[in-house]
Amino acid sequence: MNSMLVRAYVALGSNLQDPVKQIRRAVSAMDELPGTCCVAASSLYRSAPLGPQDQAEYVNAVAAIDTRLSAHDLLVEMQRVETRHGRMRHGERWGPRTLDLDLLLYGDETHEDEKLTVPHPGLPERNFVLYPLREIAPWLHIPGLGSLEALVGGCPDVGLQPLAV
Ligand code: A4P
Ligand code: MG
Repeated sequence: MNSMLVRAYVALGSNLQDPVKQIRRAVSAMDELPGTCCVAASSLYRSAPLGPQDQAEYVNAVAAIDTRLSAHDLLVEMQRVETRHGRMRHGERWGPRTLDLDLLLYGDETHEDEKLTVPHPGLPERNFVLYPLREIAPWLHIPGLGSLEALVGGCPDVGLQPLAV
């Protein structure tokens, strides 16, 4: 484990089995990972499905964490949390899921290997990631992509609704 804390951002999504509860439990689970604490969580948003349209709407949110785990160890821990939430991994691409955790950013590091791409490649075009991320870190600059504010400006909030809970 690193001696230094790294600020990382994680996207959470669910469209099965009480998505609001799945997201809330997942934020707590992130806080309980070794060497990790959750420092902020966005509101929850309802969003139209990206990919196959014959699936339920998603609930999405973004969390900020401080962690001593390396980026790859963090990914493994996130996948364990997904599995504990009943995630099945043999479905269709972009199909329905109880919980999806994507590592958006890990400090200012970039990674591109067979297990991990950071910044997450979906980040610049997904409104259900950009808007909640701006809520908790409006000042962010994304390595290789520029300011978060500019990315949000280029991404309409079609199909995205803050959830009143
Ligand atoms: N992987 C590489 N980089 C990363 C990263 N930065 N974070 C690899 C997380 N995983 C990363 O992921 C497939 C592989 O990606 C992993 O083995 C990991 O090593 P997965 O979670 O097993 O598969 P997946 O999630 O089904 O595929 P994919 O392409 O990652 O799907 P997405 O992009 O996660 O999309 N619509 C709405 N409205 N809201 C959603 O949240 N989510 C999806 C899933 C589809 N439509 C959606 C939403
Ligand atoms: Mg994923």
